Amino acid sequence: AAAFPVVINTWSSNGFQSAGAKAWRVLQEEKGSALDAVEKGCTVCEKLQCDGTVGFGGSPDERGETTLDAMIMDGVTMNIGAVSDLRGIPDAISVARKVLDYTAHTMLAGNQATKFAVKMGFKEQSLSTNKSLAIWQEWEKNKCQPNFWRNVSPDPTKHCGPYKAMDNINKEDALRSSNEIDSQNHDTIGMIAIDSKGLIAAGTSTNGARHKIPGRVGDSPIPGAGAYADQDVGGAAATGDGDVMMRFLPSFLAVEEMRNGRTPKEAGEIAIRRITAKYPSFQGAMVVLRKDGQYAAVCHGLPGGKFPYTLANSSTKHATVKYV
Ligand code: SD4
Repeated sequence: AAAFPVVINTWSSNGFQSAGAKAWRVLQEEKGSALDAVEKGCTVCEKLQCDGTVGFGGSPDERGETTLDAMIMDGVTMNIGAVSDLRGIPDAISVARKVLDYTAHTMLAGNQATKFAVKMGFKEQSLSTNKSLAIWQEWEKNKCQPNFWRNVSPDPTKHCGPYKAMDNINKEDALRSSNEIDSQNHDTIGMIAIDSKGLIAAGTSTNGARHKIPGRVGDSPIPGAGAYADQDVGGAAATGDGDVMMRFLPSFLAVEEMRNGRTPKEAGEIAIRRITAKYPSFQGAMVVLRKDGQYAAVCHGLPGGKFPYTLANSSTKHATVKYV
């Protein structure tokens, strides 16, 4: 059987499977492009608020606002559209697609990305929900709760446990390890698709990190960090502690390792090892897809040591949960 079309995406709870299923329908039934599959698949997750960590109403920042990061990359042209710190527009990956299709730019950020989106016909609305406000209020009540996104106490007159200035990377790593990735905190959708013509695209969408400092942008919209695609080789997409991941461009590295002849699994493992050499407590995962349809997933430090992901190809015939 032909090794494509194929779609692979991070995580596997219902919304993530529905996202993979939608992308598969676009590829298989509608004979759509890889770019359309990635956009429409990730949009499903945004609308279903996958695990509370994709789309509106999740991961309130320190002031209670939800902001979104997303990107989409065309492996043929190496053109990318991305939005970071997007405010007030729920359709992050579709706005990223407009950046790709209708601008000469790669990334738009914050309020100005909102203005662009409105110009493109998107409707501005609050991204807060009762649930996200409740999460924020609970955290606000006790500002000394863990918030490893900043390295100083939110209130310098209070001493908040480990949240003092840190002077070396090992302390930072130890602090990070006390914060587990869980289904409420860290679940970006990252997706790679190859369409029936063999063309490759990749993308991501997330509401980032809970209680982040306003303005924080994660790895997800950063080319080579959150995702990467190159028609000559394949693609990769990441999920996990984005503040650390973006320092290593793991998606880019995985693609480069495949270019040099590594298998998808070897390439992903090399990219993860590059991170864990400096941050042994790093938590994250990647999906990797080669241009011939061979795929792998890799992970490090996840609770239970397992990373569930979603795959659809001509063997599985529908979006199927896999584990690594
Ligand atoms: C971020 N990488 O903003 C994202 C969050 C995430 O799986 O991946 N969750 O850091």
